[in-house]
Formats: sequence, structure tokens, C-alpha cells
Amino acid sequence: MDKTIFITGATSGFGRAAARRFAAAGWALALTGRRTERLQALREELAPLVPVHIATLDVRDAEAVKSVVENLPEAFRDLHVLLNNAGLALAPHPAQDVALEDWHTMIDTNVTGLVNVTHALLPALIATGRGASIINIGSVAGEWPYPVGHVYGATKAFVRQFSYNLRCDLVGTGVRVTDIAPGMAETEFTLVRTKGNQAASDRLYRGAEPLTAEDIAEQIFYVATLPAHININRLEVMPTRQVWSGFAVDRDEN
Ligand code: NDP
Ligand code: 8X3
Repeated sequence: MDKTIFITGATSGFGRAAARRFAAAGWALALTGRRTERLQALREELAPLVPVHIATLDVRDAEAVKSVVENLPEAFRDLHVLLNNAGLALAPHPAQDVALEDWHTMIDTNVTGLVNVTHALLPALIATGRGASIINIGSVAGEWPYPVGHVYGATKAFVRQFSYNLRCDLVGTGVRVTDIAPGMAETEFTLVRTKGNQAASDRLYRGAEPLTAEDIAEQIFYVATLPAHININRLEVMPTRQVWSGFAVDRDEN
């Protein structure tokens, strides 16, 4: 065991499943998220297997991000993978009915938070060089427009383009960059999006065989452990039973 992954949003969904997947392969874990009790529970679960460092962190706070990175214990500084996973969707309503605050929260988390963490950890990743990876969790919503996607989809389009642009600047450093873009996956995502509506979340996933957090963790692990000369630029993954929809047309009657 000689590799370390730094995960944002390790308290739930893809981030937590990724922590378990990498721990099973012997990687050391630096785990962050806002919910301290969940981080502690995960450390209790995984510390018997691998070294685990936890830090309570809101990625929107650039100073806090800097401080968490500066205070990484020595054993976790030799970083191989940054998993930029923390994120959320809010306000599943048409744009004209959304509170501005919800748009700001998505931008602050999915865009500003992701660049805060990337900026703070780039030196460590470049120091590792060949074989290191930045894995950003985008979304199908960043590529394909859909009703009520508004700012959420736009933040994920940012993730895609930022990933591509990072690749250009990091050429020659050996650091890889991948945008993993999942489709519908059953996590706490819809519970957060609907501000706690468990019935709405259950309704969305029922009978559709959505992706699981473990499915995406497996893709993350695959991307991170490919030979160092291979860079997956973007990996879009959907459930077999989810596809695109057609154009909508506003038509006069008769
Ligand atoms: P979950 O809600 O289960 O997990 C989201 C994670 O993000 C939590 O660990 C949460 O931790 C963390 N998070 C949210 N806001 C912040 C913040 N300000 N600072 C730090 N951490 C934060 O959802 P998923 O696992 O599904 O989502 C993970 C990523 O995958 C997101 O970027 C999401 O947009 C993306 N995605 C999800 C899809 C899906 O269908 N589920 C599909 C495509 C992409 P805490 O609350 O403890 O801070
Ligand atoms: C989350 C997947 O289909 O709700 O990014 O946009 S979807």
C-alpha cells in the first residue's frame, strides 16, 4: 500500500462508496465532507484496513480548504488521486420559479468548491507526477439539457470544460484529468435536490434500475488505476434503462 486518494463529499453516495472501494485495494484515504459524525463512522469502519485521515470541510470556503490541505499529515501528502466529488443539485423547478440563493449554492459548491480544492492540491499532484489523477464528477446534465436542469447542468458543463482545459495545462506533468459524468444514480442526491422529500426520491428511482454508488465507485477506481500512459478524458455512464428524450415544441392548437 503506497497510494493516497483525497476525496471531497466522502460522507454519502459516490464519495463514500469510493472510499470503501479504494480502501479494499489498500489505498490510504483523506476523507472530507461537512458531516463530521459520518466521517468519524467511516474512519471507524475503514481504519482497520488502511490509514484514514478525516477533515470536516465545506469546499465553498477557500480558506478552510487551504487549511485542510496545509494540515494534511505527512503520511497523506504523497497524493495520487484527487476525487472532486462534492456537489449537489437544488430546486427541481423551472428556472423562473427558483430562489436565487439555490442557484448560488450550486455554483458555490459545484464550481467554486471544485476549483478551491483543485487549486490547493495541484502542487501535491504535480509533485507525484506520472500516474497521478484528478477525477472530477460531472454529470450527463453537463452535456444534455433537460427541463429543471438550469444552473445544475451549467455547473456540470463547467466541470467538463475545466477538466479538458486542465489537461492542456498539465501536459508534461504526468497528471491525468478525467470528467466522469454519471446519469441517474440512487444516492442521497434527489433527497438533497428536493430538500428532504423521500417519497419523491423513491418515486424517481423505483423500477428504473438506477446506477448505484458502488457502480460509480468502480468506474472511479478503474480510471485511477489504468496504466499511467492512458488518460480517459470523459466517461459518461448511464443506467441501461435511461436514455435521452426528444426536442419539445411549443405549438399552436389546431
Ligand atoms: P449525495 O448527496 O449522496 O452526496 C453528496 C456529497 O457531497 C455528500 O458527501 C456531501 O457531504 C457532499 N457535499 C455537498 N455539499 C458540500 C459542501 N459544500 N462541502 C463539502 N461537501 C459537500 O450525492 P451523490 O453521491 O449522488 O453526488 C456526488 C456527486 O455526483 C455530486 O457532484 C453530484 O452532482 C454528482 N452526480 C450525481 C448523480 C446522481 O444521479 N446521484 C449523477 C451525476 C452526478 P456533506 O453534506 O456531509 O458535506
Ligand atoms: C445527476 C443526474 O439525470 O439528475 O447529475 O441530471 S441527472
